[in-house]
Parts: sequence; structure tokens; C-alpha cells
Amino acid sequence: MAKIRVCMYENVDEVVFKSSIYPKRLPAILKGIAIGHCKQKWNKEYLKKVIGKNEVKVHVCKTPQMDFIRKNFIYKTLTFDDFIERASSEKHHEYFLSEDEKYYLRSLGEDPRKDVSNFHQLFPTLSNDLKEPKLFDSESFFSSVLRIGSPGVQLWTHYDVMDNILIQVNGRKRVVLFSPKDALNLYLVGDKSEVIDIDNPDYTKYPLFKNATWHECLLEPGDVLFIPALWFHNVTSLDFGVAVNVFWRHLDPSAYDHKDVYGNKDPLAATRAIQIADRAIKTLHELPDDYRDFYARRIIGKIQSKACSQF
Ligand SMILES: O=C(O)CCC(=O)C(=O)O
Repeated sequence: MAKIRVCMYENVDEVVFKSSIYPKRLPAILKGIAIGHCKQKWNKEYLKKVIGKNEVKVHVCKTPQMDFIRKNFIYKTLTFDDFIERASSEKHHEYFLSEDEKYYLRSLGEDPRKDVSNFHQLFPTLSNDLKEPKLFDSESFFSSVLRIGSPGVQLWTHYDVMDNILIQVNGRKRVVLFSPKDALNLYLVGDKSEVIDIDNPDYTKYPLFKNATWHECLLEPGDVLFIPALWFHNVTSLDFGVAVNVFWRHLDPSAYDHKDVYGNKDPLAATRAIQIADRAIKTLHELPDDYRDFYARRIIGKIQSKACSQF
């Protein structure tokens, strides 16, 4: 399996980002960007004191590898201070599943079914501590998400349809990214990969995973990772960590599903194309097996030659 290190850039400003990094559509680590006082301030005690008894809904999992497809975790509501205490400890006096269970918070909108997460509105007492790097036009803003996890937590490989900067405030993370061109090597179910244990994959079940190229990086406190839309990412927290990520639109607003609150619903034209493909598959099943196979191959060839840039 080929491995590539994600490119690193120092002291990037908006002009450099927009002219030389953003157009490449490759992940990039931006070092030395001013993100405000959060890096010094957001330790466990400060977070507990400042947010206190506000309630948050969190993922709780027996094992570090969280698996959304097989849902190996539960959702629980905790007060923020209790959540921080648990997420920053390896063993727990009070627990839901096991004494070494793992916790993960992804902030949700005011009404999680209708609203996007906006970090500054949801956590006004933390808002002034974080200066979001200005790397895109404000009218393209989609959402900002607070993410806090236990040491060891590994988030399943997935893609988002928005451009994204992941601002790692404290704690370190390993991030493995895969290009959108590797989509067929990742055994997708919707926007998520079925291959959960990417370090020890079951090659008898997932032989094509060998062909995927890893783009790997280590995020340290203060680092900002640019994750272009459609790039798959798998994130492992090496320490108790706090991050905020900001999503923004790459395409015209009319391209997106207006009901999307997570930034992961496929663009409208892609959804329509997938529905048409589902109808084509159903129609092919009206044919005898050998005819179905023949016409399926012809349709695949047509899509490859007319809609894929390279195969
Ligand atoms: O940092 C994390 O915990 C996950 C980040 C992520 O999935 C994202 O920014 O889309």
C-alpha cells in the first residue's frame, strides 16, 4: 500500500491559501496560523468551569474504533463538565458500557434535525478564545463544529461534501486521508467506508483496500488541516483532544441539498445520478442473466469513458 505524507505549509495567509494551496484540491497542513488564546486556555479545568452543566449528546463506545455502519456505540446525554472529566480519563468510576469506554462529542445544531452546528453560537463563553483562520469568503460558510474525544478514539473513514479546515486546538491526532479517486477501493456504504480497522484490514474481505493510497499526517496542537470536499478521512486521537472544524461550500449553494445539516449529503445532481443508476440496475434485472451482464458492462464502459477523468 502506497503511503504519502500530507504537505506542510508555514505561516500561510488568505492570499497564499487561495492562490497556491486551495486550487490543488489536496489535503494540506497549515502550521503557525494564529488561532487565538484557545491553545493555552482550553485545558480540562477551564472547559469544565466555563461550560459547566450545559448538556451535550455524546457517542459512547466500548472500543476505541467507532463504527457507524455497524453502530457499535450508543448516544448518551451528559453535562459538559461530566463529559470532559470522563473523556479526559482512561478509567471511569461511573460508566454506561465498560470502565474504559471511550467518549466522542461532535457538536450538533440547536435543533439537530434542522440546524447546522455553529460553534460560536452554541458555545458563546468559548467563542472569543478561538480565532478562525480567514481562508475562504464568509458567504460560503456552512458550519463550525466542536469535537472532543477520549485518547485513542478512532473515527470511521468518511467523506464530507463541504471543504473543511480542522483546527486542532490541543491533543495530537493521526489523520489518514484517501483521495476521492480511491472511492472504489474503500468499500463504501453511503459516505462511509466499511473498512474500520485500516491498520489491520481483512484483505480476504476487502482485497481492493490494498490499492488505496494513504495520505497520512500527525496533527499537533495549533495545526490546521485543510480537507478538501470528497477526500476520505480517518481520524485517531492520540491524546484527549479538542478541535473545531469549519465547513464551507466549494460549489454554488444551489448545488447542495438544503436539508443537509452535517455537510455530508451528496450534491443534488449526484443524488439524482445515483437514483437513475438504481433505476438502471432494476431495469437490467428484467433481462436474462447473460444479457443483463452484457448490457451492464456496456453501461459501465460508457460511464468510464464519458464521466470519469481517468480509470
Ligand atoms: O477530528 C475529528 O475528531 C474528526 C474530524 C472530522 O471528521 C471532520 O473534520 O470532518
